Amino acid sequence: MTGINRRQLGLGFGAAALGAALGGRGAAAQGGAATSAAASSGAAAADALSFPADFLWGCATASYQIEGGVKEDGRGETNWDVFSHTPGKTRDGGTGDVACDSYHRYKEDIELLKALGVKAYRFSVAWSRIFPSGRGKPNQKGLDYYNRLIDGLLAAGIEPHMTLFHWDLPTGLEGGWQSRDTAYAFGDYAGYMAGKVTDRVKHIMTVNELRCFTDLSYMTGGKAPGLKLPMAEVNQIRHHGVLAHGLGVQAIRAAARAGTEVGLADNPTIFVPAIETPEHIAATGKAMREENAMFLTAILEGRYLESYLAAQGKDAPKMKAGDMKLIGSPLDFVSLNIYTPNFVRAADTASGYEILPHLANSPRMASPWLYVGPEALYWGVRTVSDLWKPKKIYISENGTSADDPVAQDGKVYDADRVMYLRNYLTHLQRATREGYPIEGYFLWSLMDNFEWEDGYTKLFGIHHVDFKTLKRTPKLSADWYRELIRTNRLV
Ligand code: GBH
Repeated sequence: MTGINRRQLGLGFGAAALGAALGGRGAAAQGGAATSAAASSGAAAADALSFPADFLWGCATASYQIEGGVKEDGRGETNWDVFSHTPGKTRDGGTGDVACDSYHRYKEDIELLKALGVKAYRFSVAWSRIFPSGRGKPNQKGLDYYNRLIDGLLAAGIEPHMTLFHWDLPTGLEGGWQSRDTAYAFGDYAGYMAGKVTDRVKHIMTVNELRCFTDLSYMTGGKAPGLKLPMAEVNQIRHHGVLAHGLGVQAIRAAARAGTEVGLADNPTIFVPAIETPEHIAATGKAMREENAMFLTAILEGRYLESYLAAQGKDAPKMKAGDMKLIGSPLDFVSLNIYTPNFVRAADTASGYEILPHLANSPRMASPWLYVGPEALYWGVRTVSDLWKPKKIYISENGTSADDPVAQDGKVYDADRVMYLRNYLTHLQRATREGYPIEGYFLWSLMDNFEWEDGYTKLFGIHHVDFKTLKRTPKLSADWYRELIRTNRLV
């Protein structure tokens, strides 16, 4: 990929300071006239700060984190209902029983989206609203909820992007992801949903973040069901996860209307070259492929790397004939959830790379794991694109927690979140300028919500939610995002 594409050549560059911030090639030498003219007129002028004209701006949420209504209209119990009600598992005993009450307030949420001017909304379906025990007889009332949501979004001119599994697993599926049957149940559910919604929903993601509902749930145990199993079982669970995705893709394709695009939302570990030289950039690609061997690499290559199988030895997953072909089912897009970088350097080792540790004083946001590294957005897109050449890439999540105080006037002035987002999007914009196939961006999250094991102590919203009254209020970051969407350029 060469650095400068046609759009860049034709349209000139922005201010010197921006050029420096972007590390842009030669941008600093160019004048800032186009930039300031665009800024003063507020026009969506195409320049070095702009995003492509059809770039898809959105917000993201997930069912268990926002819906509440956990006993309503026949919804079945899930792993997260059980886990969050188990003393000591979530901070301050937080649960999703009420959350943002979006099950009842989805119309308000659509109004928030409309006011932002987003073109798309990524939400997830609670499997147990559709099949209360995971399989068997569908529950019409559960489906009705998503039909109301989808129709409301479309009426507001907002594209629904649907995730089928964002961790809330029906407890009726015995053994959870330890059981291969769960992957088949997921396939059936995915096919059922595709048959019901693809007259209106054109983008479906199978699963969200394989590593989280496998490793973090069954190996380290911070997430539901909170187990710490031996590696042989963990590898089998990982295999069931990618297999579920593959079965889901096949079932969706079989049941969906023409024009339906299928992908997944994964959170591969993202690598950033310590220095942008050819050797470190090559090491970054190697790290990306190797470190995600059990998830995204398996899905996009349809096989497990020898190095992964060899490293696991007798603990390697047991496969059946045809599994890898299913797992490698061709996709229409790949969506990436990107929050944090891992810096990598070329090394004289068998793998050819070394991952540099985060340091005690490496910058972080409010969540201890959320190391700041805006380059992660650019390098995430670039490495996935260079390695696997997917047709389209989306950022399905990016955002941050922040310790947001409510000011006296009732508003949250979250300058920290604006800082984080502005920097990350600057690097995403670089990926668009260089011509990578990045189609859109979903900010996590539309509003403060149930942050899993962190309960309500870490909040990612660009709308404040008062969890007593459930009132939503735009934060400063919502004003910022609205302006970015309106001008379609960095602000
Ligand atoms: C996403 O996960 C989720 O999709 C979303 O539901 C969530 O609300 C959002 O991000 C914000 O967290 O200390 O090793 O257990 C983000 C990726 C990866 C973040 C695992 C938390 C825990 C690190 N997550 N990580 S660890």
